[in-house]
Amino acid sequence: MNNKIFELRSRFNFYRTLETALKYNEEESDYYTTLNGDWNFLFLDKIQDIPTAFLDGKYEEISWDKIKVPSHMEFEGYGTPIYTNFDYPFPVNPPHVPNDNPTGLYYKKINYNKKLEKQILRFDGVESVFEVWINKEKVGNSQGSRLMTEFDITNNLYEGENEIAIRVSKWSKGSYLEDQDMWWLSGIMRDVSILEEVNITDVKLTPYTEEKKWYVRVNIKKEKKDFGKISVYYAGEKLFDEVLNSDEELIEIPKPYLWTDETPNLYTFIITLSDKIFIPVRVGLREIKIIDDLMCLNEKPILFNGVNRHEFHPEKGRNLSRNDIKAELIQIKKHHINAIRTAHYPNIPYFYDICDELGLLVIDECDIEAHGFPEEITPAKNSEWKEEFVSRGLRMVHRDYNHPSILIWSLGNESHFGENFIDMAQSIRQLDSTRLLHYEGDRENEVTDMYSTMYTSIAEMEERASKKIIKKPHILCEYGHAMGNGPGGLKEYQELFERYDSIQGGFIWEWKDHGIYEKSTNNYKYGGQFNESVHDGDFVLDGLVLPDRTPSPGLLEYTQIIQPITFYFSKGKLILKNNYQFKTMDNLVVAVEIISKDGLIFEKEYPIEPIPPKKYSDILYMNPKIKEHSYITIKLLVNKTDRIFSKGEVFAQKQFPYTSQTEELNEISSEVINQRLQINTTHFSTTFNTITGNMCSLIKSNKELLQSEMNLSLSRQMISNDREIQKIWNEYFLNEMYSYCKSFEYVQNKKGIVLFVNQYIAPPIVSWGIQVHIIIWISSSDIEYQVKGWFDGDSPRELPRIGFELPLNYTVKEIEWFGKGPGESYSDSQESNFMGYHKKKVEEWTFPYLIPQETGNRSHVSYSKMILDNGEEITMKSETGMNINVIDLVKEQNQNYRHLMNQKVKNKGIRIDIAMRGLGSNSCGPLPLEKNIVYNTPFSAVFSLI
Ligand code: IPT
Repeated sequence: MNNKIFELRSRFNFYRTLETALKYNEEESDYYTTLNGDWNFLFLDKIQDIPTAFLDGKYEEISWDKIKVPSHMEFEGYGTPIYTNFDYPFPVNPPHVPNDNPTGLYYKKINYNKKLEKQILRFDGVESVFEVWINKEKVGNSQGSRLMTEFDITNNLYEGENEIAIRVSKWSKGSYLEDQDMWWLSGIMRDVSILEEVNITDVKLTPYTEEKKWYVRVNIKKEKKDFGKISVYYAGEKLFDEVLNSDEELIEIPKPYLWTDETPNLYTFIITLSDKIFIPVRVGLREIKIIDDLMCLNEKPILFNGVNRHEFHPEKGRNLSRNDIKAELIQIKKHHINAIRTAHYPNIPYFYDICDELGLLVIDECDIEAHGFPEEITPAKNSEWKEEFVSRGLRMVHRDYNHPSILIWSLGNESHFGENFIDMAQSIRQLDSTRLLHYEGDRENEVTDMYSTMYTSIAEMEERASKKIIKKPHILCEYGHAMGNGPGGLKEYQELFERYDSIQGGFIWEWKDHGIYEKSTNNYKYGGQFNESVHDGDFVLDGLVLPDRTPSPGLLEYTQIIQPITFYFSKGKLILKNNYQFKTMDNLVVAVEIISKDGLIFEKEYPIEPIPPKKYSDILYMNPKIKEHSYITIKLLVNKTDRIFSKGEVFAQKQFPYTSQTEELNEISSEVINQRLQINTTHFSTTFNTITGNMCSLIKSNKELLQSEMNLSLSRQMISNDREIQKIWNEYFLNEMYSYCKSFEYVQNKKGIVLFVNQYIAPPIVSWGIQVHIIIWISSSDIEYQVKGWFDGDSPRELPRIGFELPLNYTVKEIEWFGKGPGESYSDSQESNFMGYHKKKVEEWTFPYLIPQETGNRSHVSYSKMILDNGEEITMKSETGMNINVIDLVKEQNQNYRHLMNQKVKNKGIRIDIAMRGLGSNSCGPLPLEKNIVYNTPFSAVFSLI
């Protein structure tokens, strides 16, 4: 067989002028001839029906139909689509396929004038197998539906008139590896072209960085030793030229502009071989690397807010135009999605150009899925398939390696695991070691750089992450199944990603519903509606957008959750945080609306200063005095049209219940002394220890109220019913927690200061702890705590309590509160206490159990005033309700635990608790009911102090 498949190489183009090369649009190149358009066509139900006239090259004897290329035959009226998720729609008898193999014969005459020394015939994708003849001579055949095939046709092509004939069949050996969850379709569904070339066979440009400098390694594969020169352009300007002396050159880029999804800065490198031969390659300076077990882009950990995307158009199938691709990717960017897994095959080449331009992080997935095989006989374990696995991997990597947007190569989808994947991974690594490898089926991470799972529950992921069961970073290559009305629960997933650095995000399944449009009924068809005998019904409709790209509520939900801005709000004060890692937010205006049941009651726009990456805005005050129950909606509107957004569009938004600041705010001041941040207001002064993150001083009327730091703690004095669980708690050293502050940032202006504190609170010896994020709003009116925390490592499953202790210099004399009372109340013992305004002397606060133990808790407290013996007061307010208590902080001799003030007390403390375990009966009976147990699950609270 005369098979002239050209060498594997990257996909690039020659141009005749510098101008067109810089435009980087192959369709404008004089050395590019498209063969897209109308072709003569003959459709056959069975491959054996191919007329001998075709095989003999007597094309004029055939009575041809017409078809347009690129297209799927099934969309042009030839044959029918079949939808299966993972069943093969034909008998599994590899490598054989049915004789009833729908086949299309394509034929075209072209007039051609050669311009350079070599002609290459390029197919970007044909489903699923094809052979080509030029001027009646067989040029070759190929398969691998979504991979590029190039034939060297220099000796086949004549000057002037030429005949090209192509046979395309739907089923092939390759179909066994193309069992993706999608429509089975066929035809020349991507571009076909003839390229004029000289004898350069490959161009590979690899960015890398060393000692803070950026370089591009230029590798050129060429028979003759004249490599020409290379010119580097950025933003339309030429930076410099360099003569290329060999097939490998290192080029340093001074003052580099790096590529990220947020800042998709692209350089254009032009290789000039003569004044009529230019090759452009676009380069993004970026590095993907594992640092401290995390996947990092330019040294910053990545969070994938991604989607799985099939190529699909309701009237064209997988044949997308450049406009379709661009519009879709702009829509994806607009919804804040930063990553795409090309589920489950390499995409149309133009897709990567746009990802490079717009900034999207790509997992490029190989065209391999053998989902319908049982594990024992999966091709992945069968050496007869080895070459096919390896060559599919190499074809993808060769074609795409110049694209900066590709950070990860994926070996395929749902094909079990075996030797063939190991060999494929090895060959890919040899060819390109600058990307990471992904394959979900490699459950033990034998060859992959990340642990990838599908649809894993939050509980299971949390278990692994908190106990650090795996070292490699975890991603969800599929989650959030968007079939019909859904997915739900995305917020909790996002919170999980934020809680654990080792979980680096995920990819929603999937972007678009693949319904096929039927004009006569104005409906979208799904599996089974083409009379397929084997099909999976509406599983093909599981996207975030309808087939025509109408966003579903699921997409709006996802967008809201992943928007790259965090809003912090407290009583008319707003702070924004830019969650981008590389890009300054500088094109936004804040539009605020306050609504009550009567409608809009306040509306105003506020300009904002640019917010650098990972930084906070200033404090914005929006403080109309509104008494009614109302909500504030804060919208960030785009100020100036850019590539993604139009002026006035909502970039991000958030709503909060609105409470206004009732008191006038006086000026505050602050200073840092000895790693302590001291804040002075007209009513009080407070100090925070920047090493522990805790409040370490609270001064009112010149008196220091705090004896030591206010701290988060978990223990309570043992009650009789805790005697069993207490043994476990003792092993965890619950009574001895140390606080370490991971970060301490603050934003301040004349009237307020807001602290952003990240703490790790852990006991000695054992390896577990609590991650705590606290936002503390301080103004002359009060100190508001917004707390979020979660457990890390091998933490105790059940806890006595979670809350704050304030060790005081003064004794609490009297307590007033609104909440359950007058007696003590615990979650499983509170029926005799009623909500109300209560007041008690401290002597009456606890119950004198004969054996000292936890007592005195008051639950559902939204307001409390602790009056101290020096006349000062500490007031706590919380809309959600907290537990409060007054405690003795002196440790009893021989007992490690703090005991309460049910007897004579020396030092006083206050407790403000987020959660308190119930009592149960376990001294001689059952534990508290599950609902009354405090588990090591994430917790949060909002309360204010003064
Ligand atoms: C998973 C497939 O990878 C994906 O292609 C799609 O079929 C999805 O399911 C369901 O819509 S595989 C599944 C066994 C988790």
